[in-house]
Amino acid sequence: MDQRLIIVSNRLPYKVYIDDQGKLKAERSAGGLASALGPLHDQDASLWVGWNDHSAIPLLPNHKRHDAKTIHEANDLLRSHRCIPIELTTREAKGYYDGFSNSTIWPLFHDFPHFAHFEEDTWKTYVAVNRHFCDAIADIYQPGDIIWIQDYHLMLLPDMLRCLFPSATIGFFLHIPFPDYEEFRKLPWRSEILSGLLGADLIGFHTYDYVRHFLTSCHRVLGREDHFGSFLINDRTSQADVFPLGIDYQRFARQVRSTSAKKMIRTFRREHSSLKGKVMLSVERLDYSKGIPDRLLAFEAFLKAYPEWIEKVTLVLITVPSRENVTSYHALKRSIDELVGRINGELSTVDWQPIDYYYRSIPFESLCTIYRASDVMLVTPLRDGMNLVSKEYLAAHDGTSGVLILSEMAGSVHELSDALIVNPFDQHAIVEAIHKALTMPKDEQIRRNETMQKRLKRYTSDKWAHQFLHALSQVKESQQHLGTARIDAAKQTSIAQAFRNAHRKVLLLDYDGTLMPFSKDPRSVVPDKKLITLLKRLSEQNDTTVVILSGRDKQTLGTWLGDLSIDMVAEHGVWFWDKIKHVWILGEPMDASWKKRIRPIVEDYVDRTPGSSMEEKDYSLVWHYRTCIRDLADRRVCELKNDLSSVVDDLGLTIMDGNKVIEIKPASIEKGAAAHRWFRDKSYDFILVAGDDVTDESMFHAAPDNALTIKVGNHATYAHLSVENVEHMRKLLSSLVNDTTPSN
Ligand code: GDG
Repeated sequence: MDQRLIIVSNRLPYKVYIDDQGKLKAERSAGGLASALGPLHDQDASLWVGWNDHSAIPLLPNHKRHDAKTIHEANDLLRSHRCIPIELTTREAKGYYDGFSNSTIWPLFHDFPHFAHFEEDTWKTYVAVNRHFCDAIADIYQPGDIIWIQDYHLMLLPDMLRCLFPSATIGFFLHIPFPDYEEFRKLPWRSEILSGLLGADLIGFHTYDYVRHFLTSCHRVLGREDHFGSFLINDRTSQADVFPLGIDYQRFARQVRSTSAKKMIRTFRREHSSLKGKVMLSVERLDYSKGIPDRLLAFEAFLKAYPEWIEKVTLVLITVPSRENVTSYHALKRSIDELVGRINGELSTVDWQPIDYYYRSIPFESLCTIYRASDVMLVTPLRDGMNLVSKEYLAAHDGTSGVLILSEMAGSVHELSDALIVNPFDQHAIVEAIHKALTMPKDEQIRRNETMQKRLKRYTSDKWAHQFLHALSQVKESQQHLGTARIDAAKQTSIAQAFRNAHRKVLLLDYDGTLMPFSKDPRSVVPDKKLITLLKRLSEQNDTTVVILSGRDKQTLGTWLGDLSIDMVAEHGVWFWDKIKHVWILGEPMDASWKKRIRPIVEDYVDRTPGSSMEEKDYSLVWHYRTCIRDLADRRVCELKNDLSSVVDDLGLTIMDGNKVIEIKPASIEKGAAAHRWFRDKSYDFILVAGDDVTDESMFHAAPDNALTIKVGNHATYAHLSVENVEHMRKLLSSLVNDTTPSN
């Protein structure tokens, strides 16, 4: 990569420790993020900015805290690994990390609102620390750098950087879930968080659900509407998209194949399973989102429901210390300790105890050993952004048996559908899944794992990082085409000149809002005489094709414009007018059976929103709300989109937010695709494309580079040029036929 990459995350990817000789050393941390981005950071000139948490460096004997010299040395050491350490005071770390990040955002975003504290003080510290990060990046930033910010600790940073460097390339990835609007709206600083994120050019999430939640919140909180996940903000776009994080598959698969690992695996099994017994594993950071108590209770219920498994199965429970300064984690630790004690106390026999409990972090080699030596892995978080542990277990079982029981609340479930999927709140379901896992034939285990392993081998963490950066560069490239210039008198003359000089010309024109102004009653927007004359004169020019591309139904267009010698496209690209035979031709075979499901939903909105109406076209349904009270309409638009969002994907439909209309239509139908008939004809040396609303953006996007794309109105657009209104558009068209008289 030619450009310099600046990775930014809460922590740096190196752990500083003190070796046997008392010297400071740095080693790469284990864990998903460090291994996903490590190879990119290793490339020349890449930098990593993060908090250097001194409290994580072990203290020298007889020391209560690190002295300034040690801290200075640690920072130098990190800098030598191309890390930029950020210093935080104890108060800042408490407010920003323990406070706002882990006691407000983490619980709220994981559906634990009752654990979330909303405190002005910690919020202010969060803002201040994001500002420190911003300042540190500003010190090193060079034009052309790519900045990639990671996770929920730094959600304000994208916009802070955007204000300083308007044209910088900024990516953001959220590693935790984005909650649905009903949860998110509770956050007192919800607008600030969303605006902060929208400072990025590309915002990545693990799953489509999180993207959807984010888009809905942007609409409902900020009133911003997206176009296929992309927001137009001033003169740039901000795109939200899905990038499921993978793992370094071969690292796990290789590790368990080594001779030393095989020996360790045998020893582990000898120690942890009685004769013919099975080992079940549970390993993660100690966190309430991981559902550890519910899992223990389910295991207890299993042993009671299937007592034949007493002495035949052991649950190895490894919880890794995490966020020990946050109060809710203390209570959780206590309740897990008590539960393990009670279950072991009640069910243990002389030779066996059901749960082997460890509260510690373990080295990578041991983690792989334990993964491989376990017959069943229980991953039942109540909510988890992705969950890498579930993927790592499968990599450690490369080509072999082993059963994964996986919560449907983990992001990884979308990729690991051959696991035994459970609702983590349904104890009975977990009990039955454990039984099924323990009795599953080996060949079925291998078969199930194969499909999942195949995917994990391809979608590695490395691929994730490259895909994200590739998408970021694409967003940046598409922004280059966003600037629009108003067509003034000189430009109009040069366009007219180009038209006259060209050999073959095509004009692709939207109708409503481009050639005719809007009216309260869409049926009254009949073309006036001047427009008919203008279109007629244009179509009579030598070698000139005029095409009207409209969302309107074919009957209306045929009645209004059918006598002209022009091409027409109705319903955004469903029907094409044959101007010789005077018939409408279906562009491609289509199915309209979906209307049965959608019609009652739209009808319900018509009933509940006075002034609105439903229009039914051959292959789309439209909800019109131009004459409704604005506040009510805005609310209903959000509600309708929410209601539809869960069904449209399955039915292959898309929701189009037009000018005071919501249109539901097959996803494949859009004006951009329809316009290809003319765009692909390379003999046109003058191409003019004009439109006013969001449905026309796909035409601007698809138009060849030499096309003149013209937006009617002031909204942000992919078009290169713009005119103020319908009147100006008509003037421009008139100038092509030497008629500059006003059109109205
Ligand atoms: C957050 C999101 C999302 C754990 N204990 C030890 C150890 N680990 C390693 C695992 C794994 C990583 O830490 C944990 O990742 P998870 O994804 O399972 O969970 P979170 O820590 O909650 O991570 C999560 C993730 O970010 C990435 O986007 O998937 O949803 O919550 O790699 O192997 N590694 C070693 N010893 C341990 O004791 N060596």
